[in-house]
Order: sequence, then structure tokens, then C-alpha cells
Amino acid sequence: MNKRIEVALNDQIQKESSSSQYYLAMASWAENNGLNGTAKFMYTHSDEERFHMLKLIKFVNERGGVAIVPSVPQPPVEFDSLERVFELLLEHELMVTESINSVVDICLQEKDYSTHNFMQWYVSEQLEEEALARGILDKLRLIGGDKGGLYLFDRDMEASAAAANKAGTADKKA
Ligand code: OFO
Repeated sequence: MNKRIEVALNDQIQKESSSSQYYLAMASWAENNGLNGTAKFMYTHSDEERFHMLKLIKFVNERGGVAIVPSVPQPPVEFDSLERVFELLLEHELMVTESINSVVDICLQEKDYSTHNFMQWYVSEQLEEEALARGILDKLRLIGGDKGGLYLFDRDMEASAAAANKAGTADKKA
């Protein structure tokens, strides 16, 4: 495997792993703050990020590279508010998108079209994740401090986690 591509993919493995830990920390915070639906959503999201990481690890190894299982910095324990959680999630996803784009760019520079093709899955995944985070943030801003609204929001998040779980199982079987 081309060295530059291998380094870029290992860097991406690190980012997906840190996304997984970050969302796990958000899940734990939500669970400790009575937001069980949001916690389920975040636990599922954390699992998805782990799947993104595993997919990259397997790809690197199958292509003759060496995947490095990264250590990741400890994510925060406390968050200021639910809105802040989703602001941070969106910021994090924007950073990940930038990183995916840079891997795609390196693939083109190195004329590695099969890795370029593999990375297209991540490109569309990022589009979905950004749209999801923006949609959730819009809802939270509408709700503001309304407790009833927050209760319904949390219930919706539980339904959305269940749907994602179902789709995720199908995805991993595909
Ligand atoms: Fe892996 O998609 Fe988010 O970070």
C-alpha cells in the first residue's frame, strides 16, 4: 500500500475511534441526566463510529498496509447542556468531513483509485451525519427551555436510535 495513503488512513482510523469515544461520553452524560432516549441515540452513534473505524482497519490490512489501533484522548465527562452536546457533535463531524476530504484528495494525488472508491462511502456518510446533527440542533433551538418539548424530543431520539439500530444491522449484513 502507498505509504502516504497508509498514513492518511491510519489518521482517519484515529479520528473515527475518537468520534466513538466522544459520543460514548455524551451517551453516559445523557444517561446520568435523565435523558434516556438521547443516551440510546448516542450509544448507537458511538457503535456506528466504531464500525467506521473497523471498516478502515480491515481495508488497510487487506490492502497490504498495517492498521494502527490508536489511543485516544479522554473525552469530557460534563457538558453544559443538551444543545451544547449537539453543537459539539456537529463541530466534530465537520472536522471529520474535512479529514475525509483530505484523504480523498491524497488518493487523487497518488492516483489510488480503489481507495478513492472505498472512501466514497465515507463521503456520503458524512453528508448524512452533518444533516442529522443540524436537524437535531434546529429542533433543540425551537424547543428552547420548554420541559414538555424536551420530554418529547428525548422520546423521538429513542425512536431514532431504534431505527438506526435496525438500519445498522442491515448495513453490516450487506
Ligand atoms: Fe464516522 O462519521 Fe462521524 O465521525
